[in-house]
Amino acid sequence: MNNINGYIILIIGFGFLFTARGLEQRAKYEEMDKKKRIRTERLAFDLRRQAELDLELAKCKIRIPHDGNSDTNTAKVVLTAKASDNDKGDELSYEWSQTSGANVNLKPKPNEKEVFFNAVKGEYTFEVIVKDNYNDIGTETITVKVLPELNNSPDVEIQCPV
Ligand SMILES: [Ca+2]
Ligand SMILES: [Ca+2]
Repeated sequence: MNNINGYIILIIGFGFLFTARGLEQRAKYEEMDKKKRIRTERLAFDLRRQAELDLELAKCKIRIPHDGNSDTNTAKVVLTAKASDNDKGDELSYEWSQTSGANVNLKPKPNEKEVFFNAVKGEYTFEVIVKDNYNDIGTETITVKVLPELNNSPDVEIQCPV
């Protein structure tokens, strides 16, 4: 009888041991999964952040010049397309178009190699399509970020009467 009780206690003991081991193992795996998930999320966040930084760095930044007049708030932005074609004798034509930002007029005409516009603070994106004699094209885009005019406040001090 004592032997049987002993066996039963032993079996229950082993049962507890295995269950505890199993639970411990499961908790360990769950912890590993959690860490892996956090690492993956952090990596995805870093990649997104880096992509945003790259986009920001790729923007062409122009500051509205200080001209001593708070009523004027535009900058002249000149866009020049640099294109070449390896086929000797091919002539290139240009076509600029705006793809985002407050609408601006490209002067003198959107089909010039170089165009300009007057811009207030904001972001503007343009595309240029360059075509050769065979109607084959090359395209490029640019985002221009126009930054506000800077102004320093006056410095002042009052002198003590002598
Ligand atoms: Ca001004
Ligand atoms: Ca060509």
